[in-house]
Amino acid sequence: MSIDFSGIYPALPTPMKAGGEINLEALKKLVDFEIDQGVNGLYVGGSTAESFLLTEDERKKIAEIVLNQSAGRVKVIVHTGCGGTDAAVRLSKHAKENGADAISSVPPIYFKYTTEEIIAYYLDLMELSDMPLVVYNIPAFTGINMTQGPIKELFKHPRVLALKHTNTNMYELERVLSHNPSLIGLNGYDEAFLSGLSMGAKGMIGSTVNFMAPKFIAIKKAFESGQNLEAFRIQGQVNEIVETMVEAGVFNAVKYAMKLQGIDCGICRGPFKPLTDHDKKRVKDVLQKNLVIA
Ligand code: MN9
Repeated sequence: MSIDFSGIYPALPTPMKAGGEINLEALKKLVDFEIDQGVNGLYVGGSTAESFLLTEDERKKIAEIVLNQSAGRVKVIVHTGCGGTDAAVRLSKHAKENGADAISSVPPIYFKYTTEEIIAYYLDLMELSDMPLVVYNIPAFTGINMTQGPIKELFKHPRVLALKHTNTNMYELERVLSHNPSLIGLNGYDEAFLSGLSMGAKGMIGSTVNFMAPKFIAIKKAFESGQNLEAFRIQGQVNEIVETMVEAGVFNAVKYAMKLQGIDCGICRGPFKPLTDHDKKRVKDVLQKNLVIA
């Protein structure tokens, strides 16, 4: 039976010690914390994990720890995207060997590849690792929009099971899902989760899920039971939090929010700037106001 990839996934941060070394004990604790919050799966090694600031060995180690610690309790999607094919294939094969449920990737970045080259990259990842794929579309970071133009043909490939739609263009999400009925849409911007649901998404992958999964679970539940005003009310709370965090620097703000939840994730690698004391206070206040922390 094929796996149902719908649901709520935190995009896990990478806990780090003061010197920058990965904090493996905190990572294990994070996995348990997320599963206890009721998430449906874990997204490993994505943007929130600072994947493009990690070495290949670090990315492999993180995937191993998460897969081992979660031990089949929830689905695990490992982001294996890299600047080029070879490293991404190595990470994808490694994800397969260690029991991941799917791989995921942004398109190859930095060089301006042709549509043909980008599609070949994805085909290599899927075929050489023998894994299903979640396409990670995040045009604001990559400069490539996977839901526009001929590149959309990729969604017809039988191994492409989901789209992580980190874009606020909901029309494109709805069209791609409508043209590919078996494709699962997973919303990427937490602040637009309800809009994504209303245009066909069946779940989400997000950074702020890490410390407030119950809010996203509640939005989905309210939406699915036709309580749209309730869903909108909770989305409003989420957005007040997201707004503050984005202003402070979202990845460091997520790490700080996890610290307030009892898991010390440290700070992000440079050039990300740590939160100022003023920003920490703002983040803490908005989390308290919206009942995420006591
Ligand atoms: O993985 C995240 N995307 C990025 C998803 O950070 C690029 C989101 O969860 C955002 O952090 C969040 C704030 O904009 O929606």
